[in-house]
Amino acid sequence: MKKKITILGVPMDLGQSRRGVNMGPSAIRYAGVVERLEKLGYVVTDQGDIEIGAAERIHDPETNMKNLKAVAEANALLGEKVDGIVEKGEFPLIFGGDHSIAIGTLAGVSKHYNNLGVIWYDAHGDLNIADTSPSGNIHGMPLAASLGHGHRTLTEIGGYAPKVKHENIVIIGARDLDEGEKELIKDKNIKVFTMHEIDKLGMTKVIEESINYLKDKTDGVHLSLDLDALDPSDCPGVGTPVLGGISYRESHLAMEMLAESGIITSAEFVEVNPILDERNRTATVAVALMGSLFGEKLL
Ligand code: NNH
Ligand code: MN
Ligand code: MN
Ligand code: MN
Repeated sequence: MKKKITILGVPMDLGQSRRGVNMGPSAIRYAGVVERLEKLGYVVTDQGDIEIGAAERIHDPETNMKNLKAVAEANALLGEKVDGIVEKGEFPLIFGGDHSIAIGTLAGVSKHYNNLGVIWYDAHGDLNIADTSPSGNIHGMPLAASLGHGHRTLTEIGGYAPKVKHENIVIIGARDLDEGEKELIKDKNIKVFTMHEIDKLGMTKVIEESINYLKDKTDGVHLSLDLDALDPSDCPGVGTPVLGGISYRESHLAMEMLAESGIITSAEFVEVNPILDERNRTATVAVALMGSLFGEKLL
């Protein structure tokens, strides 16, 4: 029998400054995700949304982080829920919400693996710590936090750190990196396929190389897919769009190749903001990509 998928929505908007991304899980459900995956033969359980605390709406000058306490609490809860899903042997499929939720997802997933791999599909690196962040927005920090960098309130979520090792991550689609992020990438020799490499090598090679890079040294791979990795012409409904992104077609190919490889053991789709979207296009793209990730084929 095919694997069971458990969906969990995280209506989080406290990790960034634009309203509406908390409605991402609803938009993705409205775009027909459950039906789409059931059609592929999966048993799909939707656990609904986890509860997110109230915004502090303060930018604490002491920490240079917005809503630190509320973001940390929600991620601790998310980590427990995701832990339970993996524990049952089911595939966790998490819907954001802003990308700060990756801290909780990884806290829940990573304890089940000795060497979790992560594919970070994003226009951004999300490798900031408070000191390097231009915004104080925690959605620019989740990969750093999961690597063990930054404030203990974030790095220690789930009671352990780090969640992933520098050599077990691949960033795909980067085209907007802050100075501190560039330094960390160089310093730790983090594998990054920027838009330059995607243009030059083509997505086929980029995914082949990513799979080869991860497959022998990891025992599971989490896909963290920020919809702003795609070009804003395909995905306008995101809070921080960056021109020159990955196309819809390239992204389908990437998902299809990941499906064929069988390496992905958990996934999250984040930053869908229906208020900024056009007729739910971004959520529709997200669901189409999930279809491919779970093995959908035309013929
Ligand atoms: N790098 C910027 C910051 O840290 C933007 C991050 N925005 C994202 N990340 N959407 O994926 O504030
Ligand atoms: Mn991101
Ligand atoms: Mn991004
Ligand atoms: Mn396709």
